[in-house]
Amino acid sequence: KIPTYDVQAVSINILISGTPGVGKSTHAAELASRIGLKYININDTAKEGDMYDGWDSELESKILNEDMILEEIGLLIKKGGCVVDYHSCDLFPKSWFKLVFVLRTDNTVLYDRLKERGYNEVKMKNNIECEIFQELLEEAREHFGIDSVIELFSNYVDDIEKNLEIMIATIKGLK
Ligand code: DAT
Repeated sequence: KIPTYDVQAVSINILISGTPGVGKSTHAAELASRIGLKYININDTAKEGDMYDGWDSELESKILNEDMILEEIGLLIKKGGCVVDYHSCDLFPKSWFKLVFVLRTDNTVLYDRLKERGYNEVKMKNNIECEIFQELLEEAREHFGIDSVIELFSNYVDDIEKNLEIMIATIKGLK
């Protein structure tokens, strides 16, 4: 059963972080739609506004212009009630997020998801290592403080519903 909440009531901003492929977009979009938050996908924001600073040839990906991104979403963040989806977190001012969820996935599961995306060998290796060494969890804990960061596992389809329930309960608990 889908819980219903007072949409106007959520004024904090929430960050969903984790290695590419762990399920950030899946969770963030669903969380936003269930409790009436605004979903902001940083990669989509960059694409829509062409907010790049060049090309990383090793990773075969565009380098984001962080200043442009922060300026673009800053006004929405000020209003509150946003769910932001991005793999990294230390570009964001600490004051933006009271609550950060870091999704984690076992590396064999993650490997298959990234392979399906067609990532090249270097990109695969970097992302799997990033997950093994829990780099983004540590980054989030260091940047936002251990009490603001919640680690959740996203291996199986059933995890998604469980995680959403934990996320919603935590958000309600903070208000
Ligand atoms: P991200 O936004 O972190 O890159 P995603 O939401 O696009 O990840 O998910 C990557 C793929 O994995 C996508 O096909 C959905 C699937 N997926 C995500 N979370 C899952 C889970 N807990 N169980 C099974 N599949 C999942």
